[in-house]
Amino acid sequence: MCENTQTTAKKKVLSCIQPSGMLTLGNYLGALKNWVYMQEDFDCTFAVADLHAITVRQEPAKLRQQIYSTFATLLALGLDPEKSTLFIQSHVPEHAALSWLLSCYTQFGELSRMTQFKDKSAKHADNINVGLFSYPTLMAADILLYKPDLVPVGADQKQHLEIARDIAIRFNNLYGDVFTVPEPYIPKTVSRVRSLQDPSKKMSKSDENANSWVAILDDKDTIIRKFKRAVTDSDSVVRVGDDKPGITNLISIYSGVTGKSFEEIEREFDGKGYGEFKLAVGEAVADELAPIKANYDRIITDKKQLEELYKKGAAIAEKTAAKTYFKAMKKVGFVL
Ligand code: AQP
Repeated sequence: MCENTQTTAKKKVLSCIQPSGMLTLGNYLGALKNWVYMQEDFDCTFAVADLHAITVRQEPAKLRQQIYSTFATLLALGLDPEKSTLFIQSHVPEHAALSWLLSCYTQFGELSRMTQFKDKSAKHADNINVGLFSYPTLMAADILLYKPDLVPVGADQKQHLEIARDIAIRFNNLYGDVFTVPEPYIPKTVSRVRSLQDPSKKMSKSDENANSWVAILDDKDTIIRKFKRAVTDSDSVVRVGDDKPGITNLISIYSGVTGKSFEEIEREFDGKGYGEFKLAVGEAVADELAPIKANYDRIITDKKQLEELYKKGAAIAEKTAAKTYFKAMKKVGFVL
């Protein structure tokens, strides 16, 4: 798929991220940290899923900046365009085109069952648009165009991969072997980083309360301040428990950053209060993110280089995407 140093024996992996806000510690621990490792073992394609971001209303200037920023953050994390294909989804028109085709092979009932649609339509009751509803067919197109063997999935994306697989199987049953049916890849990551202000919710970049998330690009003082303000409980014991969702979340974050087990962390903070623990978590997170921010500050200033890289990535991606799209259209009966 990529014209780079990969060998063809490597399995193909596809993953995308939405530029719907500043990338968070949740995106980092739940997905991006692992992308950096994956590029060593797999033939990876990574996209900035900008088309998905407009299912929720975005300010044009802000969206443009977020797309640049997300692409630059992927580079800052250490994703290497020589090893992986990195591109911006809207630069490869086959995503939107295949999404239309697939929507005609997707049932209304299937999409109605998607929990993300239910959640997001409750959150944006004034803008329950068709794109929000048909989001999984665009995601199916994102995946199926590149014939990946594996798609990394967090707990919240499992349903969407399942529907992509169902659509692929349905299409293949009608027209022959057009799409590869991808398998889920469950990486060893923190499965869900929760909001620092409301641990019953996941940490989300579109959360309006900036204290609920830590951005990958936040500076050290901001990170420490956000952890100091994190919601805990009236107890003062650093231990994991269903009755302690705030502290459990912080332990899980600390574990994700330091590699220490929950038991080790409980021992380390035995007899110490929440204040000391929160500071330690803040410092560990800030230290982990600091080099990424330093890389980012350098990369984002060179717009010309960024443009070169995303254009090159899109050209590589489109070669594969166009082939798959052409085949699917031909099978359906279009004149090409
Ligand atoms: N809180 C989280 N914990 C663990 N993993 C997370 N991911 C997102 N939030 C967490 C993982 O990041 C990858 C990319 O996500 P995305 O940006 O494409 O969409 P999302 O899951 O909808 O992320 P957000 O931050 O919650 O975005 P908004 O607020 O726009 O909806 C995925 O692998 C996801 O699992």
